Amino acid sequence: RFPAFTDAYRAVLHQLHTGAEYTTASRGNRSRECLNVAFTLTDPRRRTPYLKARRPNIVFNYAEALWYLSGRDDLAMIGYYAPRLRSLSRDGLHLTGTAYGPRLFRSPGTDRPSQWEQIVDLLGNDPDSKRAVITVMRPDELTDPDNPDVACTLSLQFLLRDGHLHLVVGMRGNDAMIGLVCDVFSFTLIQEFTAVQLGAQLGTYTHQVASMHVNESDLARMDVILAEPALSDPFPGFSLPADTSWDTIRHVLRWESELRTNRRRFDPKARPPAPASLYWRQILLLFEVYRQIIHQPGEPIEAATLDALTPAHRWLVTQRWPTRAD
Ligand code: 5HM
Repeated sequence: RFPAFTDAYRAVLHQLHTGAEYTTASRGNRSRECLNVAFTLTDPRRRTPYLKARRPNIVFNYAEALWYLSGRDDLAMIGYYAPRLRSLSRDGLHLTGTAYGPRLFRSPGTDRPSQWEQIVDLLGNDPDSKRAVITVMRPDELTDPDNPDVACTLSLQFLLRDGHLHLVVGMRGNDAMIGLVCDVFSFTLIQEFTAVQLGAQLGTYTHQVASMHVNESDLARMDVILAEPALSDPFPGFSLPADTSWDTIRHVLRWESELRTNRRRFDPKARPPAPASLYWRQILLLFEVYRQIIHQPGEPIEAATLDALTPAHRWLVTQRWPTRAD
């Protein structure tokens, strides 16, 4: 049990560093592995590891969570934020196992409500239910032995207890360097969004992984992360506004698309139609930072944009893009 993900993350890396049980070489990747690793976060809003040597990509983290919420499986959106994901796509246009959005928030080819809609209804009618499970990996994913992209997440189970929405996520495998950081971010944000829709408080987040591993090529970096002193004054977590709805998500996604395609810029001083809440304006500001990084190559990020970021976001942007955020 840890309050913040930074602490849980260090503990997982420490376990892999001192207690790896196996060396594996599945599909050509040599890695060190611990079986059955689990942790609980008591404050799932503190979902970012503030570690210089890890340099988390906060822009990608929000983009991925929104990509899931959009129900999309296209590379056009997510490949802009993480070009490395393109290698997982067979047709160069879509992702399969990695695209959790359609599995959670759509039911393609049927007129049934999505799995997410079903669990929200279920918890509305039977709050103590033990059935509010979304299954992610599908039985047909192993049919093709050459499938390059099999879902790593097995299930998300929501439990509503004493007015608090807890989430337990089960994964068959998780890479501690990249996958773990991104997955915890997205799942805790989806948990918080779901709690808001149910009018519940945010409960705990539990992450259970059958094969927690780190690639051998990342071992040196893991040592550097483990040697890093903790921040003396850690950043707080921010609460998703209580009025966040699907309309808010759609509005933010429209902005995201216009910034990504450089059809618009986000002026931090602009009045609505940008979302009024500081929370969502911060996220659009992060997409604006990235728009400048991609579409204004070689130029520093504008001072007015950087100055409008919260201290936590500014710290993350400066760590990630030091040459652009001078
Ligand atoms: O051979 P395998 O299908 O397990 O390779 C995929 C690997 O991607 C996983 O073992 C895990 O290391 C990583 N991964 C992750 O950590 C992949 C996804 C995509 O579903 C994820 N987290 N969300």
